[in-house]
Amino acid sequence: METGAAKEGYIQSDIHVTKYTDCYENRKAAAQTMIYDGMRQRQSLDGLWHYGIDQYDTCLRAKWYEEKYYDDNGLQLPVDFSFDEWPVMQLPCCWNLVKPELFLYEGSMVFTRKFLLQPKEGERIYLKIGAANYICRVFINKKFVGMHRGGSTPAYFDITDYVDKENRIVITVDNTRRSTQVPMENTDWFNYGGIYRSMELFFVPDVFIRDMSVSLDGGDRTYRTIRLKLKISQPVDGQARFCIPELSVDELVEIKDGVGELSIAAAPRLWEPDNPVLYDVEARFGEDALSDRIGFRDIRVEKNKILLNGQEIFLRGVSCHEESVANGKALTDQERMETIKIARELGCNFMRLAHYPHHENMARLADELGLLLWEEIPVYWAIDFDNEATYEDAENQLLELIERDKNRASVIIWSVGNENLDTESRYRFMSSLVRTAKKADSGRLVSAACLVDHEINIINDRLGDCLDIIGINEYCGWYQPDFEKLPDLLQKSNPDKPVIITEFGADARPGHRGSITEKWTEDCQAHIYRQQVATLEKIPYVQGMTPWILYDFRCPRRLSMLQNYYNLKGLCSADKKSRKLAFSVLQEFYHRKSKGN
Ligand code: GCB
Repeated sequence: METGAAKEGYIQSDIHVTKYTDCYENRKAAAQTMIYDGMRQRQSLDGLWHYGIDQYDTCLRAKWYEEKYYDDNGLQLPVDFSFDEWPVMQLPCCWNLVKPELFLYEGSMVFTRKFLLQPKEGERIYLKIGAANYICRVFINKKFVGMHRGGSTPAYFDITDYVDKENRIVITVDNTRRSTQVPMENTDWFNYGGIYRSMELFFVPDVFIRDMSVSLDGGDRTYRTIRLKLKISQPVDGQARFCIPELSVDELVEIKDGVGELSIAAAPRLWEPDNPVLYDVEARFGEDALSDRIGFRDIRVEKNKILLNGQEIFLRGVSCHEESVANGKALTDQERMETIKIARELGCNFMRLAHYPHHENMARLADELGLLLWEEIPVYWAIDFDNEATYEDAENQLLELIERDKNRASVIIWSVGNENLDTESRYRFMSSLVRTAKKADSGRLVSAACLVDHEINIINDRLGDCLDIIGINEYCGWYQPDFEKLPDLLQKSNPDKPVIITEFGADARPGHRGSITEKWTEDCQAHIYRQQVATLEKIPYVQGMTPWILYDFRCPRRLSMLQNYYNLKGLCSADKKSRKLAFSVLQEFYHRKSKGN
């Protein structure tokens, strides 16, 4: 049997099914199914969930979620699951850190719980899964609701027609690494599994504001126009209302076929890292109301310069993974705050959130605290660039990220990938992603972290032609032991746009001291930082840097006894408690840069 259909009444028919996931490939949550949740009221589904480690995917094969305990004649059937007796896990979390046996588990896990609701007439209910790595499939009250692909962006499901007063929800999560996924199976970070960001329910009227974009129109450089776009959930006509009380903005917005756009005269104080002004905004349509806190700023490039609100800015950044020793990717807000605090202590006005979308609260905190952000999708290394489905997946992750964070003033750059070889198919794939990002969002810059052409030692990546800023990863002094290649590279290259050195660095085991030529010592790392900074600061087209990386992180590729499963290029130890010598080298440079010397 080829299909996913198990023969009715014969409980074991699933054992012959091979393409058992085919029937779960429809009803995909994607960028188009997202709703703007802004500061909407929400009901959390976080908490204790029962879980079963389902290595062979039997839940999907045998359709456990249908909970068939009896056959058509009322005779009891043997089943292989015990939803309500399984052990429990506090979600969201990365399952790898829940107990030692799960540390290296990659595969499928089934989660289930019950929940109560008071569904109201004329109300729609949406389920949001903040992030589940990598494929998740949702079942409510024995029915398949939908699936989502992509481990770092949110999934929204309209569950109105599936819920009742008492509900059983089953979610399967599969974090198997596959060559066709984004990222593919080989990455330089740990592949955590689980539902690691919150699950929430949203209750909206039947006709509601599905989307809201609010931004500053910087085109004429007067910064006196705010652009608004509203999308209603249905192709209705009517009038919406939009307010920014502090700016005395109170406008009626004509809605036609479910869409309304308006240019509003207003003179907001502009958002910038030293003065991160945010305004309360509100939109209303019919019975629905939406609010958020939004900052207004303009970002653009001119020749080799980056301009924030018309002023030249040097991006004093650092790259960062989303990880803590205790919680993996499921960081708490306090841990996120700590990360931002350390970056500020370093003197940063900018962070590169590598190599995938981090939690949306990172951008919210950056908005509040004043930090510029680079956000990235995991088009990392050797993606299957010839595969159409892989492209669709990457493009969808990009659009989901843009949809999610488009109203965050802190986010100034979308990155479409990292360190991909300059081949024909990669060029087609990634230049198309650049076009998609620009079409979806004209108010930000598009970049990617590119490789140096090592044969001729020059910045030569064809993708650079369509980017606003060229990101360059170079490891002179480390992977490229001859440091002198760096001045040579920078002198020979002549880009007509700004360059950010998106990576440089060296590993150092915390506390390990020695000479500057002794690899793995803090002294050697600090020396490489000194050389890098002294070289880069002389190059006018280098308009920013995000050295690799703020803190050490888990990495299954790092097996030397010294590394002990960690990438040690952090400026801080993995527990974020100690700062290595290189921290103060960069701090001193950024301090000087911020004073304009
Ligand atoms: C890189 C990658 C980054 C790695 C880093 C390293 O070029 O972009 O993901 O972790 O090098 O440490 O090798």
